[in-house]
Order: sequence, then structure tokens, then C-alpha cells
Amino acid sequence: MIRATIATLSIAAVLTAGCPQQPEQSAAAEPEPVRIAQVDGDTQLAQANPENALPEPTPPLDQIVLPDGFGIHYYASDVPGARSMTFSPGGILYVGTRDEGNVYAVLDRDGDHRAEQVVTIASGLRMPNGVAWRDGSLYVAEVSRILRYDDIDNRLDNPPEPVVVRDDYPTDRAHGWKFIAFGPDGKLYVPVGAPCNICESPGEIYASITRINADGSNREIIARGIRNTVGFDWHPGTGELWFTDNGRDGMGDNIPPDELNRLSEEGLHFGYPYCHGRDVLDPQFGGGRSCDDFTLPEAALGPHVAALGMRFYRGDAFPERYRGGVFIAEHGSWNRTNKIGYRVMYVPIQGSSAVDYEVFAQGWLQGEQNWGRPVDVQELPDGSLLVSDDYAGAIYRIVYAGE
Ligand SMILES: [Ca+2]
Ligand SMILES: [Ca+2]
Repeated sequence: MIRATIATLSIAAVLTAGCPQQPEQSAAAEPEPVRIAQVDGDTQLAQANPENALPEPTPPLDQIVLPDGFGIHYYASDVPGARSMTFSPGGILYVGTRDEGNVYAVLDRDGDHRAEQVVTIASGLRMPNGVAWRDGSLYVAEVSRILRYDDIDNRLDNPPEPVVVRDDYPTDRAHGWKFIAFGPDGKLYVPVGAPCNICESPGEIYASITRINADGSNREIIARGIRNTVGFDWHPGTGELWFTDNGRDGMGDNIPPDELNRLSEEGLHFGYPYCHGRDVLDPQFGGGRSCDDFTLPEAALGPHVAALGMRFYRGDAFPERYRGGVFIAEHGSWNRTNKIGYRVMYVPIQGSSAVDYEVFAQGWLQGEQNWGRPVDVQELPDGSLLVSDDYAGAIYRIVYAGE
């Protein structure tokens, strides 16, 4: 396995070095080592077997606009349907998908922040959007099941049969795909979306966030009134759970907003299907209700932006103003006259309050045409930020190179 991996890496290095690269943000072109030095004599083999290397990226990253000093490049460009991400302590990026049914391991073996290899470690799963790593195992969320792949970092070439951790989540396909993550309490947090655009829940578990022990036992509902969250993280200072929520469709272009929410205590109700955002009572279900009866969002985001993955920025590679704030991947609208979203936003946090909502990275949408759709954000140990894109089938890396 090691020998084969090194060979693949060398082949990729040869082809990468020999082909033209897409232009990057000139404002922050990160110095990249010339990797021809890593070639170890496999040049002839590489040219004879080009299918062994990752294909050259094609979408134009020079269209992505970032704040001064930041740059973006491809981390991996052949990750079809790339959705939620988790990064193992061993340095392997795991990526879930939705319609593709695959889970990938994305490998940067030489630490140059560009993947040499994408390994499909599972396929044929039902919307395996969510991935979480803990104690050597990869947890994968299908629609109704939580699976566990043990010792996965060491078994990429021969993944084990998964252990079924839990198989009694609802089977509804609508909003059935799941983001999952382990909290600071060591428990796995598993949301259950509303099985509709707008409806009163047909069962207590819908429109909620649940949590379970790592072995699947002791399922609890800890938050309610959430239409569909596909991204959450814990405030590094307070330990509180923050999460995005996608607003309903069919109320026009400009309402309701998507949401960034904070769970300050267990058992809160976040409004759906009665109240949307801070003050939008639902025309069908809001009668006789008041938004004051529910926990309102910390930040009202754009309407129909499809706010998905979100993470607190814990590193120090980005400038001071980004530390401790929230990056949000916006997948982009469909229920709107003019498209909105298709970008990465930044929400500065002061104490426990969101104080702004600003564009961080945009350009996947050009006019009314989009060539990419951000799904998740994932910080790397060096403080750079990965962004997954299930439309372009790519993972980007955003770096700060200074003024
Ligand atoms: Ca690499
Ligand atoms: Ca809400």
C-alpha cells in the first residue's frame, strides 16, 4: 500500500508540474514549491498512464473574489458531489456526498496542500452527506442510518464493512440528508429535517437536532423547530452549539431569511413552522402565534441563500478580525427570481452575538449563471480554510498570504 501510494503521488507530481495551472488570485499567490524535485524516475510511467493522476482543474478560480491578502487554489478537483467534510488527526480529509452515494478520502500525502489522490471508500449509500471522525473511526450519516468505519485511516485500500451504529432515523428523502458532528461532550449530533417545505411535524423527531452516544445509545432531542440544518459547530469559548437553518420556500423572493442560530440551553424551539427569521409569521401555520414565543436567530441571513456548512474559525493564520467568527457556505438559491448565495460568508462574533454578515468569497455565480456551489467549510491545522463544492466537484483552499 505504501509503495503504491508513493508511486501514485510521484505520477501526480509529474503531471501537475508539466501542465499549465489555472491562474490564482494574484493578490495572494501563495508561494508553491516546484515539485519536479519530488519526481523519482517515474516520468515515463507517468506519461504512459495519465489516468493515474488527478485531472487538471477547469473552472476559473480567477473569478473568485476574496478580501485583500487572501488567495484560493484547488485542494482537489476530482471529487464528484463533494459535500460535508471532516479532517482526521492523521491528515486525511473525508468527504460525503448526497446523490452520488459515495464517501471519499482525499489524500495530500506530501503536505503541499494539494491532493494527489481521491479514494472512494464507500459507495451505494443513501445520501451519505454527513461525515465525522472520532477515535480512529469514520462515522457516516445516511438518511436513516449512522454507519461507522473502524480504523479507517489505515484501511483506505480495503475499507472495513461498516458497523451500523443506529438505523432508526426517519427514511424520508426530503431534507433527509444529514450533517453530523461530535460535540465537546463526545456525543454525536444528528439533525432530522422537516419532511416537507412547510408542515407541522408528523412526528416528534422531525425538524429537530438529536444527539446520541458514540455507540448509538441514548438518543435525545435537544432542539426543535428547525426546518433543515446542514451545518453546525460549537463556539470555542462558550461551548454552545450554533447551527444554520434553511428557510421555507414559496413566500416570495425576499422572505424568509435563512438563519444562524445558537442553542443556549437544551430543549429550545427555533420557530419552524410557525415563525421564520425574527418576525415572519407563517401564512399557514403562524395564526395565533408570536415570534416572541420562540428562540430567534442570532443572525438573519439572506433569503433562499441555502446556508449550509458553518464553522467557527479557531486558527490564527487569518487576520485578527476573523478569529472566533463564523464562516458559512451558501449553496445558492433556486426559489428566487434572481439567484443569490453561491458564496462563502463571514459572521463576526462578539461574545455570544453575531455582529455582521459579510461576503468573504464570491464568484461562483456570474450574472445568473453559476459554475459552483459551496457546501461546507473546514479549517485545516495550518489555519487555511477548505471549501467543498458539489456542483463543480471540487475542494478549494483559501489562504491568507498577507498584505
Ligand atoms: Ca500534495
Ligand atoms: Ca427559526
